[in-house]
Amino acid sequence: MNHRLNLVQVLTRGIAFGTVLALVAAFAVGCNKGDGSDKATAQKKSLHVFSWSDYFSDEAISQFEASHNADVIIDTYENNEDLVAKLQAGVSGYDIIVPSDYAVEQLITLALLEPLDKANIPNFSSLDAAFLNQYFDPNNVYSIPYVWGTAGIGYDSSVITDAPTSWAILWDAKYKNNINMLDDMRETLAVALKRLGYSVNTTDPAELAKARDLLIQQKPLIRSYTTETDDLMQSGQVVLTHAWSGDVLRVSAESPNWKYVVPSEGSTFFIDNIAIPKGAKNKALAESFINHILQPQIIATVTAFTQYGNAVAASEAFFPENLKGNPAVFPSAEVRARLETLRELGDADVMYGEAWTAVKAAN
Ligand code: N2P
Repeated sequence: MNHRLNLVQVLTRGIAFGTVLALVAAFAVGCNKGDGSDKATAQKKSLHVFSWSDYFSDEAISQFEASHNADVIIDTYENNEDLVAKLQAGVSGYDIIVPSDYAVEQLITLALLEPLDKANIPNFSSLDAAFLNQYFDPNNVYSIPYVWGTAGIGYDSSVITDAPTSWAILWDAKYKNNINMLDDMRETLAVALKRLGYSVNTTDPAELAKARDLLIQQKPLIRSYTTETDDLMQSGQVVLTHAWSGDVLRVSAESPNWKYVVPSEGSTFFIDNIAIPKGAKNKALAESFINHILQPQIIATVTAFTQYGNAVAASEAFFPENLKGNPAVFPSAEVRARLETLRELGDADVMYGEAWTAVKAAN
């Protein structure tokens, strides 16, 4: 801005006023091309997002497209391991990614994230301190907390009339071929670890081997391993699925027979974060997108659609009535006490990879 004013001052000394206006207009267009915010004259930009499915509301996206003269193109991945592997393999072209907690730490270690320019994200100040400075990115240099939720069991209450209380129901032969497990290494091993009474972050080879064997024992009952659970529930292809909270709650708005429960043995709690992958072509536009999404009334539409909590406390005022205090979306203290966050495990990750490969390869 100052730069522009100085230019005006210098120019007005010697040049006719009309010429000055033309020069200032041209300079303004040049400036706006840099941040993608000029509607009328700048070339339309594309923002490439790589995310979990159903993770942004239509309102959040279309309002950004309109205010920033941009197209938002969203591709999806099924789990953190896919995301990390693709970025490690050199897949480029994405401006925004949404890794979970432990995957943020992996991506930082692999030098695959861009540090964020907070000057472009003034709405950073509206983030709830409870979600900031987490173990995976202590000063939020690379990541912005976005939404959070839990893993548990989605069940068709027209078939399973008593709410399940234990993960054990996913091993009940009565439901053979009617069960889905998440195609997610850490989450699915976490189910078996919790059922055995272990930490979801164990690095004890004997505990992990028991968890692996429990999943291998379960395998003949399993219809599918996928994290795209919506269709399976909606179409009645399964009666039970290991699932993330919001995904079940979104389906149950249409199909109220689908219900969600966090088993008594405990489960996982995740924070998914917005980050910019190394080498992103539209970093400034990506930062504008982050800033846009952090507006309370915008991120409220994300929670209303996804049924996942978000990291902007002031957004609650904009929630629809049926969302406020809904215990399925916002778990009680009693449920929260049973939840563990997945941690990055360093060298032990190889052990998890081997256990998961053995489960996938088993008959
Ligand atoms: C949304 C999946 C939730 C992501 N479809 C869990 N990290």
